[in-house]
Amino acid sequence: MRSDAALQEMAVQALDSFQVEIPSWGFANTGTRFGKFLQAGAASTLEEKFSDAGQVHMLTGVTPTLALHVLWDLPNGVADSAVVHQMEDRYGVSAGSINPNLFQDQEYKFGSLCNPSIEIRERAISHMLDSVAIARELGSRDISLWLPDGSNYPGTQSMRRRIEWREEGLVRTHERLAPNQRLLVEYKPFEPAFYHTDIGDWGMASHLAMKAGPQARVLVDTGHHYATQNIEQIVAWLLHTNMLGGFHFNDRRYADDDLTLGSIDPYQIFRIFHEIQLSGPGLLPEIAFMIDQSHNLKGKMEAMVQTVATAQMLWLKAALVDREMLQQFQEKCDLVAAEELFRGAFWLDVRPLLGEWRQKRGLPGDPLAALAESGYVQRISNERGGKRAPVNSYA
Ligand code: LRH
Ligand code: MN
Repeated sequence: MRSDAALQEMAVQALDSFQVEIPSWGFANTGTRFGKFLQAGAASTLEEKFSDAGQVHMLTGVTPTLALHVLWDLPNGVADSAVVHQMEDRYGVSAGSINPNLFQDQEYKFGSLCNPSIEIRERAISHMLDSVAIARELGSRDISLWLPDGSNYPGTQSMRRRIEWREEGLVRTHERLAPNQRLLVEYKPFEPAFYHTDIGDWGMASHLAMKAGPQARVLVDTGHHYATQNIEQIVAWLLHTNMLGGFHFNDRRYADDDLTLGSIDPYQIFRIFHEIQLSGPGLLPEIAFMIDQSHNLKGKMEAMVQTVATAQMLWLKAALVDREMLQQFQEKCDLVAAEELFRGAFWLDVRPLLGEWRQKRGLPGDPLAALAESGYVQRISNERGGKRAPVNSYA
């Protein structure tokens, strides 16, 4: 049995190595196709999104970067970089991954990089190249691509030809990457397309990333899997093939529900974190941890702080698995002993260890309570409440 001191030390190492990127769109008014419930404190400007992200980082200490979606956050493209730099200085968080928007323009009805029209494919490629240029200007490492492309009815599109067009688009994007930049390819089995999706699973994303070039990797959005899929096994394969670039963490009960991490199946995230930690700390800088959620009902600030705290807790629990002992039980096929040891770490109450780690770093022991005490949510609701946020489909 490990001493408390050893547990303490493991906790510190694990928590010191954990950071997670938060999404600008997590602070904006979002909804479903059935409606959107507006929040007075929702962020609608880039400044408001950076202000909220700065608050989350101040409360948790582990969210130094903010993911940006090009058309939502930098409508003027590279020209908006100067404003972003000002926000970074003012609110103490940096621009993180750059996410192209290839899903809202009318001409992308039948696809963007995979559209049968070469004119539309060229438009999509120039948006990808703009995104690379923005990332370069902002010093962002990752261009994180999600393509909604697909079709709704059998026989209506050539899935083979669309593969070639997509390969070409990603190869031409990869050619423009700076040496320190990466292209992350996100897969999703369905929605908004409901017959075929061009980048539908990890195999397709892996192939495309390998074809694009050495600086391309796969992005795993936990909500982009069929309910019966074993996500941690996919993660094990992507680690084994050195194709894992990062994650979009969220939770779901049915489909891409974008619910808060650990709200439905916290054990799922624990199992994923375990596979990552098996690869040792050396790999961590190569794996981008990001949140991708839409807070349609929960208060947006509360949901984001709760999510970060939950992620820290699950990361710490996974770090407390005695991996040597587990390997011995696995090799002896001592199933119950292995499961009891593995699941036992998940059942540990690590909140005291986490609270201590935070206080030692001048952070509030309970960031959610500190958020409530700060009055920040009330203040932004008063400041922003009057301004009705734009009502469009997603964010
Ligand atoms: C698509 C997705 C993608 C983002 C969007 C906000 O479902 O996961 O990562 O662009 O959500
Ligand atoms: Mn995502």
